[in-house]
Amino acid sequence: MMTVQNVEFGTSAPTFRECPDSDLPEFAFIGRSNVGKSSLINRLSGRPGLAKVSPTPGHTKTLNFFNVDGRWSLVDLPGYGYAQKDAAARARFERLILDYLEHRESLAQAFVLIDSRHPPQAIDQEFVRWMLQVDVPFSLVLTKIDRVKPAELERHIGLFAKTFEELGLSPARAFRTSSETGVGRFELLQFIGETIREWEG
Ligand SMILES: Nc1nc2c(ncn2[C@@H]2O[C@H](COP(=O)(O)OP(=O)(O)OP(=O)(O)O)[C@@H](O)[C@H]2O)c(=O)[nH]1
Ligand SMILES: [Mg+2]
Repeated sequence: MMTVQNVEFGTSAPTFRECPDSDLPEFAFIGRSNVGKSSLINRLSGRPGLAKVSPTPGHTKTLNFFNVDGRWSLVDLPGYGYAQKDAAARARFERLILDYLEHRESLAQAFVLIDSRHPPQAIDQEFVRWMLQVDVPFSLVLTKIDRVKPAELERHIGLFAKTFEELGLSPARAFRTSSETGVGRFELLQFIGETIREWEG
């Protein structure tokens, strides 16, 4: 049983260069702006106010590192796909996200969050294709399942499975989560625990 005792905010890095040195395995949360990255980090850590959550997209603007029990780290990333007015700022966030995912040596696993309320979106497919191309280890996480009727959820999951199989992802396993109800927290933490044990070898 994987538990979380002590969680501490470490660093907020506005550029890849400013990421802290670390040997601990890192678990990063990435996905479209507003998909629920910060909320899921709060739910997993059991600390509601840890990462800043906002109903308006484009809220998280830096890489935020949280240390868990001196053994592993959670990293909250800015979202992609938010069409803000400032194109230069958007390009800067995208660079930051891609640099981190491609070059961070302590990245044990990225969680790619997908909003379960919608059928597959082109921007998520493009992003997953990029992850496969640069060979970043990742898992898919469906968010906000409390907001979808069961039949609708199954329909979307069928479509996701088809989409991701087309991208060569198999098995098309995805964690089903809700930061509102806590569904999926246990499974995600167990998986993190297993990944840490592999990492520690
Ligand atoms: N009902 C429901 N709402 C959620 C869930 N997760 C997140 N939200 C809401 O979705 C909105 C965005 O959540 P955030 O956690 O800030 O999303 P984010 O992906 O970190 O967004 P950015 O940092 O802007 O990219 C907030 O209003 C949350 O309360 C969920 O599981 N269920
Ligand atoms: Mg956020």
